Amino acid sequence: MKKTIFTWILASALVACTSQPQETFYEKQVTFPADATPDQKVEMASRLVPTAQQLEWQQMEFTAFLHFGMNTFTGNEWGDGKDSPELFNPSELDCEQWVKALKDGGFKMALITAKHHDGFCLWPTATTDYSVKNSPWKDGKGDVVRELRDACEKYGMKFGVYLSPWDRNAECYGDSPAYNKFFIEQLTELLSNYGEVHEVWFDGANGEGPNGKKQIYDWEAILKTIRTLQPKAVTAIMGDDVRWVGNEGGLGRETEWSATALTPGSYTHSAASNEALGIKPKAKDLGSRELIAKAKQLYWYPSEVDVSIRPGWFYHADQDERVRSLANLVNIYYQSVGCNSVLLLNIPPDKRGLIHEVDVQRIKELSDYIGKTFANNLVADGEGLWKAQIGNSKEYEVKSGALANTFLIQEDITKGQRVEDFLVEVYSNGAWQYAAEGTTIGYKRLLRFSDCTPEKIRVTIRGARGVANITNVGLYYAEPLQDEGTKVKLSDVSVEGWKTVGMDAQAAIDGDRGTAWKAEGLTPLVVDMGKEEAIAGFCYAPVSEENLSGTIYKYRFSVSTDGQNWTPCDAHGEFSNIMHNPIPYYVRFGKAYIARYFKLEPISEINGEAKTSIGDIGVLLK
Ligand code: FUL
Repeated sequence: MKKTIFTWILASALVACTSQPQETFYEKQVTFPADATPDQKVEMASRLVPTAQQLEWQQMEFTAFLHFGMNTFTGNEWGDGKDSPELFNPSELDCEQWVKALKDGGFKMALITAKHHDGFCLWPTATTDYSVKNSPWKDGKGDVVRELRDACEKYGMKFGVYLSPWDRNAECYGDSPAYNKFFIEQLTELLSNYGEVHEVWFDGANGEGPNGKKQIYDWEAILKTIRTLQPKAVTAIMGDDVRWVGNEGGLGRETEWSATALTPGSYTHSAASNEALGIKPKAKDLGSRELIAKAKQLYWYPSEVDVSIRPGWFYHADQDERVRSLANLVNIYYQSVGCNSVLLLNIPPDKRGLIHEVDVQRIKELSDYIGKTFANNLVADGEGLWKAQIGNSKEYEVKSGALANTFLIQEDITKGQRVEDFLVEVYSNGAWQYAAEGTTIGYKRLLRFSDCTPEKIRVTIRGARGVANITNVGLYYAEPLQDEGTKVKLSDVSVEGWKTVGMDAQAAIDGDRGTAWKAEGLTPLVVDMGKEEAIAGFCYAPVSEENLSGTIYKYRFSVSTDGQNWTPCDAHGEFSNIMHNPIPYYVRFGKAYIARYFKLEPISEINGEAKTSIGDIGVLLK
């Protein structure tokens, strides 16, 4: 704190005494003096900059997540830590195939789930028996982390690890000092034995619920371990270098500040400070002037958009038809990389231990499309520093007769993120016309507009925190893409004639996820299908609105032929990651049950509330 005040006084002094003022920058964090005015705070915010590793991370733009582990073999999204290591047995695991596909797909880093919430370790750790060393794969002599590391080395790909803090297998989980020691040992193995690690990802997810085990993490010691063993790595999500964008749907913010008031969750004062400001990682506004006026500190804490190429994070064969389309992925690219974020796209290897052919082809299509779109900048003199004051405009000549529909602009973030409002106009037929406008820019901002053939474009900086440092302006043409938009089927059996028993909950069984049924309490839903069916599974679609209140987390599902005698079905009993990824969950029993009635009983709600909501429910025949 003292040091910051001193730097601030020094900075002001430098500005006052020299004719060519030297700017002082605050790396990663700035604490405001108690008497700083809102304007002084904004001015200081404009000089908050990334660390060298944060900058290097941001410049990668495009990184790949690899969810692989026990869930790949059980079909779950979250394992409970009780599945036998015997189940882990990829038949053709080939990490070189993964890395080659990622390289062809334009990715700069591969980040693997070395341990997911089930606690199963993909490397032969000394800390637990729950790892590859007790699996049949390579007779227990294999090491997925090593194979991936070697492949990354061979093909020049950066390497990162995801290590889930939540561990449903470790007996010591919840005995805080013992688990912290265990976790740090795991981290130490990963960060000592596998060469350079560029990103360490600590998931914030923890589904233990109100009566579950409570682990108090020693984040200070955990982050210190990383700084000591891998000083060049960024730490993500529960780490303090990279911030979760706030959803798993690939949606970045229109206004995305890297200089934010959000205190990283791993800092002791984070809860108090974020509560005082009324913000959380999902909040819409993390860096406005209004927020800065109330904040005591700001952090360079840039956004990462993590999203899966498939509905789930892990590979499930029944999702082979539901791999995101090229148009959908391109939209995600614009909403992540094009909105001042890094994209972390998950491409989960399958049971063979290979990236599935459909996914390989899709990421290649994406990379080709992006490569082609941005290969030809239609403005000749877009690169170079433009120091723009508020109200300044700059015109750029456009290649004659060229069709354009995409605008790119970048700020030099090593001097801070400053632009708050800008306008783009195109000149054709003797007049200037509106093309697009935006708020923040940051490392990169992409805007799309209708096809046009301008002679010139004009950029106007309408709002900024001091002088903006624009380093790059581009104009491009992106081929239009048609998104077939796969219609999601929620039930194999027609819902016509279905009735709910004992209550009117028609909205839950009308085949339309858009209409929801909501009830107070953890209320079971009983459905009479009117005739017997051989049910092999069911589908639960949560409400398709922002407010997920009532969404079921743990449940029981049972069937009946007479509506009186019920048989519980063999189901996982948990819509594992539904809170962060509220997609329809397809549950398969592995066998068929003859039933005319079915019952879904909520056991817990995602936030522990006594409420139930269902967007829609359907049954599966295979
Ligand atoms: C979530 C986890 O619970 C998911 O399983 C997945 O790993 C995703 C990236 O983060 O919070």
